[in-house]
Amino acid sequence: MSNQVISVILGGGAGTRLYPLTRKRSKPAVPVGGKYRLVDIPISNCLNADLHRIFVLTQFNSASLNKHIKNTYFFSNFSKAFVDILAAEQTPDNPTWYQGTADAVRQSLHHLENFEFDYVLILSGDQLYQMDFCEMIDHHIAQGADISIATIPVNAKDATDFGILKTDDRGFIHSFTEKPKTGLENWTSPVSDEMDALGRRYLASMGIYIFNRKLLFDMLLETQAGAADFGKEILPYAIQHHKVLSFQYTGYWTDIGNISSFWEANLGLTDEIPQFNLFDEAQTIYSRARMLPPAKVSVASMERAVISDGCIVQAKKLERVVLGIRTRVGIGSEVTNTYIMGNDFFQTLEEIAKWKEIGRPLMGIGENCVINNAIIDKNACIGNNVHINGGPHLTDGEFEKYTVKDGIVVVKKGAVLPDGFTI
Ligand code: ADQ
Ligand code: ADP
Repeated sequence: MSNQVISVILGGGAGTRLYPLTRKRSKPAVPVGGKYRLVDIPISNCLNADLHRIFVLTQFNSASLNKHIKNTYFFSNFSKAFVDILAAEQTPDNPTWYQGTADAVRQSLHHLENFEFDYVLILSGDQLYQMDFCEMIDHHIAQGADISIATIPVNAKDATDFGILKTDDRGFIHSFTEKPKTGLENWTSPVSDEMDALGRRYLASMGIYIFNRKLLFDMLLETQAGAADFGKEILPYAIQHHKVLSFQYTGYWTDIGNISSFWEANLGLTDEIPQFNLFDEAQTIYSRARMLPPAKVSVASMERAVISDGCIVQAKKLERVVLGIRTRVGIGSEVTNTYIMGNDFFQTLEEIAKWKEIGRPLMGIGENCVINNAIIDKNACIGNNVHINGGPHLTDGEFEKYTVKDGIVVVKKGAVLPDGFTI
């Protein structure tokens, strides 16, 4: 099957929903789960299904994404495997950025056309899930579909954020509406008793598609040459003219396209048995192998903490936290409900002494801080006695050193919060 499929990962548009995490990097490069990047998730799902010809489409060709891909996904000279980044490029014919998901794929077609393949697997770059794409491809072939869409039952509250569809008895889709804001009651589907009990009666598109090669080229270059988006334009058209199949998925899947879902998904990794299972060797999530020392931890009270390599933690309390690589937390600090992304490098002992002398906060979290409901981006320098208390009491807003979104405080990459700073 690996010779029949090319995978295309939609790495992100302007990235506004994950701002400020996307302020200085492209969305696929956003750090997730302590030691991974967002793009590692769809890439790992592909590699676990033996699909190893992968393009990542992104608006920004950021240095950190390039470096991550180059240092992580290298394959033998004797294999045909690759992970290539295609950044939106200006050409004499096309002076614009990707106008949407379909346009992004359209602009990359000339990179695909010289390869041999029968199907294109199109994936979103901002979802947390471990799915066996082979099952979906087998289903697509067995049913003789032109296009397949992976689907999952969702509840009424979530339904307005997704493409919602209805199928016939064989699973072929006859109706599709992108993010319906009204008339939701007409869009319920028969679901299992278990899903029904959870109120998950709407079949949502997961934004994961298989297209037959010729149809994708024909639609993007001819019949739908002006369409910018799959969800808004291509799929509503396709269900009228082609055989579009639903592949219903029942495992864990979550969209992490905005700050609150990103925060929830990261903290979900601290659950007793996380729904997204990093400890499942059959579904390994790959990332860059770094030569980091083990974490060094001395914490008075610690519950549900995920701690990455290279951390130095002397806190008083950690509860429901994810600490990314090289995170430092000083004596007496209490961190709860927070994802700290960590640091890109260790400071030397000389530098630490020098910064202390001039009263500059070191990289990481200082002493006697209290941090709750936050995301701390990489390389932030948080002084001593800093208090950050996110929550619904805070109004959303944009500040020089941090952003508040849905009550969650996001401290920007490299921000310096002086001693006593309070949010
Ligand atoms: P959304 O996720 O809201 O809905 P969209 O914003 O188009 O759709 O993004 C889909 C994926 O493409 C994301 O990973 C995004 O980052 C990426 N992307 C967006 N614009 C891009 C661009 N210009 N260049 C490169 N990548 C880009 C879609 C479907 C819904 C479905 C949900 C499931 O439209 O029908 O229910 O996904 O999450
Ligand atoms: P990651 O482990 O998160 O992938 P990298 O090792 O790629 O991080 O480092 C991220 C960034 O930090 C790179 O741009 C790298 O050049 C920079 N960096 C690494 N070490 C140092 C250092 N000692 N001083 C300044 N910048 C550094």
